[in-house]
Amino acid sequence: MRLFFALCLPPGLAAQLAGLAEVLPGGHALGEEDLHLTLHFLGELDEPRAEEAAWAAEALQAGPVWLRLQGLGSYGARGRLSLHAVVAPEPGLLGLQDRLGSRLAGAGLILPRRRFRPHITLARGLRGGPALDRIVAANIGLSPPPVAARSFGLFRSWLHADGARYERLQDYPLVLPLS
Ligand code: 3AM
Repeated sequence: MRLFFALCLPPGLAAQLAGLAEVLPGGHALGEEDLHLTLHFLGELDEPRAEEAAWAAEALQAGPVWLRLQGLGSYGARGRLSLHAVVAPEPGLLGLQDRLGSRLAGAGLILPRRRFRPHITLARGLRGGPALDRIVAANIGLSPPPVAARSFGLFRSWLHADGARYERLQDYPLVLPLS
């Protein structure tokens, strides 16, 4: 199973973001229900390892984290770019990602050493060019009021020719008082 942990977006934020990438030519815009903020990518795990990962997350006690957007960005090689919303590295968000990573490492899981750059991918496989540049430029000031993410999930990623589909296997509410 190809697995990852990600924050679930409040519905209002997901709805606001989902429409942004729809107008871009080529590529695959993620649907509202697929938008997420990846905390840790686990890669391919067999069922026992997946259960260990799920247990490690279960034991984490944390509260909601603030999501504050800071415009849009694009990433990748020309011809297969992705468009994402940039999310401010707020202490609560960084802390949650770090604590979850420590628990997963403590459970013996090996995580990619990629630096955590909080973002919400909106579309993948884009050709790039003026339409993409225009959307990024038009949203340079995108900065809606921060919203609280109140849960994260363990997701399974199904790879298809027309883009990945995600299945939420577990939900972990972030219920401690907001910090
Ligand atoms: O949806 P985003 O962009 O946040 O980029 C992949 C995606 O993140 C990331 O895991 C999420 C679910 O697929 N991902 C895929 N392969 C990865 C890898 N080898 C990876 N992250 C780190 N290392």
